Formats: sequence, structure tokens, C-alpha cells
Amino acid sequence: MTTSNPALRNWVDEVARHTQPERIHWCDGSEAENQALISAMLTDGTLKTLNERWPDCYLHRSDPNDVARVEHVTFICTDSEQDAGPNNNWMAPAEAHRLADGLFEGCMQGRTLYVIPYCMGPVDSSYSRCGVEITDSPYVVTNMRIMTRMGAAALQRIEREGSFVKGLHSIGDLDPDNRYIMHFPKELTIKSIGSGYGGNALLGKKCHALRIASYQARSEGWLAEHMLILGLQDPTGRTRYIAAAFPSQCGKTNLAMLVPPESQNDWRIWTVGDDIAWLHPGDDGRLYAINPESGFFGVVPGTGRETNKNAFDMIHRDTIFTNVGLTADNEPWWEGRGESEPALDWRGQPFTGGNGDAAHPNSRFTVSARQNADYTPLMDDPRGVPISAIIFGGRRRGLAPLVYQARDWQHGVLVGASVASETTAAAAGETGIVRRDPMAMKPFCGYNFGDYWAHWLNIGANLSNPPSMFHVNWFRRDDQGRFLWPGFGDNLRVLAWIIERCEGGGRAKQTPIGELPTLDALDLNGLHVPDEDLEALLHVDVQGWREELDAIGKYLESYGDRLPQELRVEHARLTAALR
Ligand code: OXD
Ligand code: MN
Repeated sequence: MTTSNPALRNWVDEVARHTQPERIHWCDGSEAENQALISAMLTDGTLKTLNERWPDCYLHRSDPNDVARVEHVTFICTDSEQDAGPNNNWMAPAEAHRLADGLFEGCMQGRTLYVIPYCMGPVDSSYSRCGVEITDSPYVVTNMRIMTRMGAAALQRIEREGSFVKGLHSIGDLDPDNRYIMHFPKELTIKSIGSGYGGNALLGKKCHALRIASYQARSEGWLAEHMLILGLQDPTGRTRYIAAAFPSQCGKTNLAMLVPPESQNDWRIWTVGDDIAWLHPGDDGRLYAINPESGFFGVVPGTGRETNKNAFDMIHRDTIFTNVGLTADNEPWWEGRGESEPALDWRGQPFTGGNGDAAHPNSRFTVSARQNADYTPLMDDPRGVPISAIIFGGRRRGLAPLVYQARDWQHGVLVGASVASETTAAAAGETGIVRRDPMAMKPFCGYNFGDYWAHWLNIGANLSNPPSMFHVNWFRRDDQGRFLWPGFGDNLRVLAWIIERCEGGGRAKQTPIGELPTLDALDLNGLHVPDEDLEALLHVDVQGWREELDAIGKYLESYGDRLPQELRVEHARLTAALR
């Protein structure tokens, strides 16, 4: 296979001359190709089979130094440093190319160079965008086949349209000192070397669908966001769609495939996406969302029958597990699986219980979205789904109440820009540190946050029927560290209130930070939450918020003259309300 697109042909030739692979393989995305790759990986040990109760499931163990995204060596290479902003690491494009080209030189000797044409979003959607990833990792190919629309149909679209994002990836020598994830937004180019980990290596995902796409979306009038998309069907059968931005490992996948509690079983959730949303203004003044992905690259630990039954069930067949433990009878094992015992840890060492986690805290499953019991064909609808509510949230043990509503879009943008959350194992570095993570996009925005907030404000100003905006926090704890809210399926109760609010109903009280449910507003039928817990969850600690507002103000001002004036006004308004 090759291509009629000269730009693509020339680029592949040029990369091949530079990286010197032993052979070149153009991926068609077929089942036969997938099977051939899997058997080769089983032979060389890249993949291991699991027992017969896990049909077509495989275990991959990555290099122990290569298990998460690496934000400190992720660069946005715009001409001016200001355009990348204080939210990004920046390198001048020429210097970044020089550095990357040095590392890529000859790096594929003895390896196969795979050419992966892919489409982010339904192949027939005008909102979708195509890319081509060149990689020397067959593990990346099999993952990209699940996570994107990969192969012949994508290539045909590229040949029709002529444009595509160029992503060059090599696992290199896996030396952390030679690891770089570089983005050249103006050139629609990505160069990633030295890591085989999903977020660094499956270039369609974070690199293309968020960092490059957010940059493109700014000039084209749309938004590329780190958001799940779900449909909430009420007992009358009507479905409304919600997009929600939470940082990595804050429960996007769980919320997107939530199982309603027994007392609420006349409600239903439909999963449109669990990680990324591309949002476009529609002709009717509403915002429409597509999920550019076609699979889930989810966090395994904590996935259990009780916490996320849909995910638990869907990962029992046709799933690639990365860095989980193994039981003595060759089943994947992870903390929260709730059954049997690990014999080996994620490194393949005997697990004694004293040596930390059996599954790495950032171990992952890769699985097709169609295996989810809450799959909806709307996921493949080229028009996307109309969004009624946008939710922001983070992992905060204190301060942020269970839920509150922003007054309007402009206030909502400030709420989104102020999101703070405790760091998690999805990125290398210390966990549990509270940091600002505006719109959950800190690691993923491909340009200056100041310009990004201005773009958000613009988008809202041009919507005649914008979504309502909310903030949630499922992670409130008391002084002893006990969670105040059960979370998981019971989060439906909060979503139901949110939808009521969007429709002009729902009991709410005005507070300086926004509107909160009154104590009797959430449907708590079938759930026991002690009164004092509910009061704490729905309490606004005015003194604490004054301090928070000070910190938010300092953070926003670090964007200097790129900070939109509207956010200063909004911040001043909130500060006055708290006085
Ligand atoms: C992810 C992440 O993998 O956010 O989705 O790290
Ligand atoms: Mn994510």
C-alpha cells in the first residue's frame, strides 16, 4: 500500500531516509493486519496472553521508567514564547527540530516503520480531523486501531482533503534523558521520542486531539477540550447531553458510564465519550459535541463491579491491559478488582504485599467504545450531540462544594479558569499536590491560556443558546479523611439537579460563588447522607473562598496582558460579593 497524496508520500520517504527502518508497513486497519501484529508481539514478548476467561485480552508491561505522561519534557514550539504561554514549556521551533532530528537519526534501524493514517471523529463528519502517525511501535499501532478510526477509510479522506497532522513517534532508546514530546502547532506537526506510554505515544489522543486541535480550533472557531460527553435519559425517555472537564484520574470514565443507583433505575446514561470533546457552535445557537476518539484508554485500578460495572464488564474481552498485576492462574489483577489475589506485580516480580501496588496506579485498559453497555450510536453521528450543560471539576478535599452553578457563560469561564485539583499518577511527579488546572487543560492546551480564555469568552458570546455551566467536587472529605459523598452511581443525583436547572427548575439558593442546591433539592431517595455531611457538602466557607479568590487573582494575573479583561471584571465581581 502507498498513497496518491504526494505530501504524505514524500514525508514518509524523508522520515524513512532519516530513521533507517528495516521495512515500512502502511496500516490498513484490517483484522488480518491486527492479528499479524498481535502474533508477532506475542512471539517477542511485547504482549502476553491471559487465561481463557479473558478472550482476546493481552497484557503489556512497559519499561518501568515509562508509565505516565511526562509534562516536564512536553513542549509547545511556537515562534514566540508568549504564544505558548506560562502554562506550557516552550522551545523555539528550529531548536526543537534540531534536537528531535538528532534523536530520530537512525533510531528505527532493525525496526519496522508503521504508517498509521487515522481520523479523529466519525470519518464522515465535517468536524473530524485526520492525521498520520509514523511509529516504530506495534503496540502503538494496535492501540491506535482501538482509539481512532484508523486505516483505509482515513487514508481515503486524507487523499480527498489533502491535509493531515503529521505525528512522528519512536520509542527511541527509552532513556528518560532522551525523551521529548514536541508540538509544532503552526506546522500541524508532532515529534515524540523515547516513550511508549499512551499519552506520549498514541499521538491521536493528547498530542493531536488536544494540543494541536486546541490551537487549530482557536483560528477555526471551535473548542478542543479535555471533557467526557454523556447523555442523561430521564424517566420520561428524554435525553440531554452534558460535557464535563475533570483532570486526569478524577473520574471522567466513571461518570461517562455511570450506573444509576437502584432507587433511580428509571434513569439511563449513554456514553458519547470519556476523555475528549470537540465542541462546535451549531446553526441553532447551541453547542454540539463530538468525541474524536473511538475507544477508551482508561485507568484500571478502582474499576470494580460496584464502582463502574460497565467498565468492569467491558474489559473482560478484546482488551489490552498495560502494567497491571497477574494472578497465579494468569488473570489480570488490579487494586479494586475485588476478586482473587495477585501473584505478580506490574513489573512481573513476585507480589508479596509489602512492595507497593500490584497494578501500577496509572495502569490502563485500551478497549473499543462499542464494548460498553452504554454505547450509543450517536457517538458515530457526524453532527454530534447538543450540549445542555458544561461541568468543571477537580479533586479537592476541602472548600469546593459538591455542586454549584455559574450565573452565566462569562462567570462559567472564570469558574473553569479557576479549577484546582490534586495531582494524580497520570503524570510523572508527586501526587496529591493541589495545582491550578484550568478547564482540566493544564497539560493539554496548545497555546497561551490567556488567549484560550479569550477564545472561550468569544465562543460563548456568539451562542444564542449556550449551555449552562457548573462546578462539581465528588472528593470532599472530613477532618479524618472520610469522603462526604458516596460518588460513582450516586453522582446521578447531582446530574439530575443540573439538568433541572438547565430547564429552569431545581431548587437553588444564591451564594456569593454561585447557585447551590438547597438542602432539600437533591433527590436523595434510597441514599443515607447524614445531615451534617450534606450541610458540609453544600456549605460556602466565605473566609476560605476569600483566600481562594486571592490565589485565583494572582494566578490569573500571571498571564499579564494576555488575560482577558472580562475575567478581571468577573473576578472583581466575585471578590466584592464575598466581602
Ligand atoms: C489520559 C490522561 O490518559 O488524561 O486520559 O492522562
Ligand atoms: Mn485524559
